[in-house]
Amino acid sequence: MEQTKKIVSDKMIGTDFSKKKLKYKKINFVILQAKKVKTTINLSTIMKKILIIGASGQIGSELTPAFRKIYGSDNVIASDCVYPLRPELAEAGPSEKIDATKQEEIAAVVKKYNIDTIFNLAAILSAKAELNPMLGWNIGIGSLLNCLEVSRELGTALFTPSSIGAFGPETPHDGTPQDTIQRPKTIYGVTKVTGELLSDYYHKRFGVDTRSVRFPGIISNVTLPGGGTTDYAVEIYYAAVKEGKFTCPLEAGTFMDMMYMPDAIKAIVDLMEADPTKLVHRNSFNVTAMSFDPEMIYAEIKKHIPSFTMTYDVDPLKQGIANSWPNYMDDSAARKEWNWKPTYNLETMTIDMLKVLKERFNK
Ligand code: AKB
Repeated sequence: MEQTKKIVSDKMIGTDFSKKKLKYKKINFVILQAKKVKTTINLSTIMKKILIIGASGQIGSELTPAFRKIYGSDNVIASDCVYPLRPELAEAGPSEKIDATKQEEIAAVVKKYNIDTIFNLAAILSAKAELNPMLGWNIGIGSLLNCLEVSRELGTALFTPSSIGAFGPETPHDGTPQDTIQRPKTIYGVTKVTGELLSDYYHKRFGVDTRSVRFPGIISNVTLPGGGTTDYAVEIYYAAVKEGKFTCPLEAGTFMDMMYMPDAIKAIVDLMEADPTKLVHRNSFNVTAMSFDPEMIYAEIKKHIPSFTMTYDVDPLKQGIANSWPNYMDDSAARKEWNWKPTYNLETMTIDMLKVLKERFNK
């Protein structure tokens, strides 16, 4: 894979946290007993009743119909804090209003439908969270802790996505290993590392069946992402089809891992259906399908739309974040432990994205 050095600058991320003094309450640590703890381990992870939290978001809006096809419409409960859900989601199966920062709302739906697996997709993406760090933390960690507690009390399995954002400037950027330095400099990254640690903690301490992948930028054509650093890789396709030109917010040579939505859904299903005895890792697995920079995706689109043009207007916040993330990850642990294998590359994804968008916009 092509390797390009990134210019890493923490200052570009734009927030100086060092001056802020945080007051911590003294925490009384519970000494973990070596003897057996009451466990809620799911011996089989075959999902029968599924709750999706954040069903209207970029991943949820495609995961929900995909799950309804696999597991049956009545067995997949779509929920979001914005309610009612869009007709495509609301009319095709059960739906509920859940504000994931309220534990009792999650617990009530889990009890009502006898849920065995929760997919917690509530999050504020990297660039947006940097503009409101407390919101990023409260949504990311508030919803996760609530889901972990509900899972512990009611015995459900739990999937929560992590991200390439869980890495930072000190992480090796080329072939980023599964187990390596994780010192992110964004609040999004801090929530993702915290989420990985909490999820592993709940598995080891209470036996909750927690699993997760570190998603790269996800490219899709149903719901636009919002506030992410990798969003340009979705927006470029829409701009190419609708306007024939695109202004890129990241510099040429900025490599990041990416994945087409069908592979993201495949990764979630494959991991959640994996034999738990084969899992050495849990929270969270590196997964990737491709790595490219703006010039490469531009050239690929231009093969199909020769008149397409691209200029640059670099966003310093997004550039700083992108520079701190991997150029490409090593996902061999996922390949070994649960047979991860993506289907799409840049070429095949581009053909599909352009076909779908041209049809939608009559181009
Ligand atoms: C973002 O850019 O914030 C997300 C991510 C890679 O987690 N798409």
